Amino acid sequence: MARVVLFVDLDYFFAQVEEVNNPSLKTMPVVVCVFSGRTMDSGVVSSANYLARRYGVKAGMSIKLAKRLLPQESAVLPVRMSRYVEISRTVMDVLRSFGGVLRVESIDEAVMDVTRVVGGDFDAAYRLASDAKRRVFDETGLTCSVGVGPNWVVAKVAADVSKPNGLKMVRPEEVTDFLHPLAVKALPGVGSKTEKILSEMGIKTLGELDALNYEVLEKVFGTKKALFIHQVVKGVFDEAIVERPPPKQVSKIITLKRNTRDVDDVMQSLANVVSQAAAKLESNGYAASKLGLIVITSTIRTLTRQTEIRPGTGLDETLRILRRMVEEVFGDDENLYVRRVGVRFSGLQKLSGQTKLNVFTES
Ligand code: DCP
Ligand code: CA
Ligand code: CA
Repeated sequence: MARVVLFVDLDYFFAQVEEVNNPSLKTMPVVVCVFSGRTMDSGVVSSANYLARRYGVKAGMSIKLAKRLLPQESAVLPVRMSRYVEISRTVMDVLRSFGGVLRVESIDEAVMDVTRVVGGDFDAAYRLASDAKRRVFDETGLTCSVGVGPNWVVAKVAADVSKPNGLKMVRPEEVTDFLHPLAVKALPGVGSKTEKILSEMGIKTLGELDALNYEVLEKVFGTKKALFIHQVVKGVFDEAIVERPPPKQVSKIITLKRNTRDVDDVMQSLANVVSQAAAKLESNGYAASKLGLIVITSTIRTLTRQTEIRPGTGLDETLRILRRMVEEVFGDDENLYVRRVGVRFSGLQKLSGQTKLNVFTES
């Protein structure tokens, strides 16, 4: 039976939740932000609606810069993580009810293998995808984009190109025609670094990547990634979808734009990674009892700090604790510059059934 996979990605997730909650926001730029404390504007943008994106605003950007780019009549809102987690769970439950194998990829993305449910029939899968979109909308008021394909990668790329509120199917015989004109960056796993290497080799599209000799691919990327790219662009990638085992810890690390020993700069980046890690933690139904700071210095030394926290400690308090750790790390070494910074949540405890802890709630 031919494998049929759906990829579901909620459109401008956090910002759209805020629009649904307050429909008067729909006509203006909306950005949802993690405020990292200290000054009123320090922190980063988590999610921006399409009106805000028109001004060049996007996730990861500092709140200060976003405010400079946006007109006066814009909504700059704080994240309400527990609300997004609750809605994410509702969406995943809706998707699960269609009976496929569901692999939750992040707070707003899931891969669903529906091969058995539709008996390998792509037309039936398209109808199922359309039903799923409607059910998600009926239950949450949110639009999502769905890709249908013979594997999760093609399905994800199809969902991406169909955004927002899209539905796109790519049949097995259409895969190479669909992928070849796209920029190499369309492929998951091809980030700016890989894009740059390829560009220097004169390769811009997936078609050009496909024309490359496998041996060259392997030399540049190593066996694992080369094989992945090779199979995907040839249309023969066929990875089975299995549900993910629960995580033992959740960590996230980021490289700073420049090496720094400015606490506020570091906190800016930490606000970004903490919100992403917290979202992952919560959407898996966990609270952490340990909080760790990871610092990689300009001389590539790795320093860590860890402390016990009360499970369910809020985002604001989490950032305050991390700030103290950062200050301590700087205090120990006046020549230390930070190159990368990250957070680790561990000592995870399952949040039991209906108990609603006030995890990462807005204050
Ligand atoms: N997120 C975040 N910080 C980031 C990136 C994302 O907190 N640097 C959060 C907010 C997003 C959610 O994760 O709403 C989902 O991330 P996506 O990358 O899917 O972004 P959006 O859903 O906002 O946009 P799109 O419509 O492009 O999917
Ligand atoms: Ca999304
Ligand atoms: Ca996403």
